[in-house]
Amino acid sequence: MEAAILAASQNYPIVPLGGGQAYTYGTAGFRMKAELLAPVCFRVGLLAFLRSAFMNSQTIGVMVTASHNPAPDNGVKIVDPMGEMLEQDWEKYATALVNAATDQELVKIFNRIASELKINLKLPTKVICGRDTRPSGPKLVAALADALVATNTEFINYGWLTTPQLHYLVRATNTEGNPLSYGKVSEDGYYEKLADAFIRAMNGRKINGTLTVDCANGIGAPKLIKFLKFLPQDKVNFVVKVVNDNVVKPDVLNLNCGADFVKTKQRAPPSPEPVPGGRSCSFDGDADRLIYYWTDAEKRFSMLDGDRISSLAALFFGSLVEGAGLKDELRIGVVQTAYANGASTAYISQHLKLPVICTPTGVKHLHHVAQNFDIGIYFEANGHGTVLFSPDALSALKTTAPQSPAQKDCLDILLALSDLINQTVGDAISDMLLVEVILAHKIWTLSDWAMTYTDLPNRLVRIEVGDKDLFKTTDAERRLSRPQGAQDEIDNEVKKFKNARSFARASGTENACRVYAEAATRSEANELAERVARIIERYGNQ
Ligand code: G16
Repeated sequence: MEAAILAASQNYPIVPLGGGQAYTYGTAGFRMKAELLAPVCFRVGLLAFLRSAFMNSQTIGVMVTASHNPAPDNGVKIVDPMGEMLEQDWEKYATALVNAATDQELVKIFNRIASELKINLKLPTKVICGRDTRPSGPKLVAALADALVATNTEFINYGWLTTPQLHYLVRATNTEGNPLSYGKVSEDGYYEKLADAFIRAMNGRKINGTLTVDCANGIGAPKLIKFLKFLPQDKVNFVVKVVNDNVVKPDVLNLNCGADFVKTKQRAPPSPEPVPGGRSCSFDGDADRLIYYWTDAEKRFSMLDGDRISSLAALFFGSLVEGAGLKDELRIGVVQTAYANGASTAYISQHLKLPVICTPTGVKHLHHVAQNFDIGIYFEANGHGTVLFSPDALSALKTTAPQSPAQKDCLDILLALSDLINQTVGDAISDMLLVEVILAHKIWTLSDWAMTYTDLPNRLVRIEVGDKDLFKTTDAERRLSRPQGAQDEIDNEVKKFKNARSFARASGTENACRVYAEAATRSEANELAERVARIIERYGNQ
């Protein structure tokens, strides 16, 4: 195997980043300009082999995507056997392999990891892979495949997939034929599972009006169109208009459209022009984020982001669990990040009386905390999230004998939702269906939904600095521990505004820092964000 790795590796010399910088496994794997990524993908292939052997021959997933990033970027991340993000303890092995300066050093590190973790390199291993619509994808998958050939790993390339579909397939593969089976091991199996659960969860309710879905000119478009074909129109009246679905012209991916655009610019994509009063939502480039919005007759824009989805889900699950007679048995909790609007946190904790926990950015952090609840709801404000059901919750839903038709309905709907919601990772298609189910049950428009609480005005700014790695955070990213003095200056500015909060952190997916600010009025939130941005610029360019 060693010789095969050495020979194959010669085709993928790693490109030094310069300036003493190292490749890092960031918020969602390795992400950068696509031209640097083939050697990274080759080495990620070696790690996927090691992970599969370490996990006793279970199948490992590799997703090639840069999600919300611009078209010239790409990225690669590893998916663990139950469809979760790579265990964080293993990120250091990914980083060590990718940063090996020579082929010989690479093999040395590969052997060191294998011996440190006592990995049996002779075990059968299997990796499955998917990619988004970026033109750089096939070359990167070829690099991954070369590493898998060198390590005798069985490999299935599923081609175009949304990120959550790959997560689904990994879990379905590893649970096939056992009592925990997650679904059929095929893309169609994913659609069948969602379509069936959607109809059960609707329980005869009607959807009001057309939903326009902006797919960011990414993979979500062809996959959503495919999903809709699995919905029997006689059982559900779901009218969807798919827009921004151009996957032929690479440059338009995430350009002036998509969930990240809508969330950061706080406006609807300019094209197609939104129909006043119409219900719209946006996916991101790999269809794992979702944001809802509408514009009124005066073209005023209102947005329902990840915090809104999470509070809507918390409200609905709270009432279903109560209706199912399981209020004292099942613990519901919500997980957010520092970006969550303060009004959403107050609504969930004070009005819904549910516990809220704050973690650092990245679904890998939120997911694990949500697993501590029976029903763990986690969403980042950017629209990335899902709802997790514990094994105890599933068994209570299956074994509770209903005492009334209403209680039976609640139990049936909860079980249907546990199938509808992707249990592995945030999934824009599945989350969109969840929102549609809730709105249909409550007979709510988007403006009814928005009335549950009033968001504090907020602003998110992206700042390019000389060295973003100078910025280190603490307290779930709410404070900067480095560079020294920066946090004091931020605190000083925050003090000058009413009901204000602000923080800064280095992005783990882009070469930039992000600043978030909220305050009592829009102009104050804008002003505070600008002031903090200037502090970050000054410290980051020293
Ligand atoms: C990824 C992560 C998200 C995270 C986002 C932004 O999303 O999966 O959890 O919120 O990056 O992270 P950062 O602020 O560190 O750049 P996606 O949709 O790009 O995969």
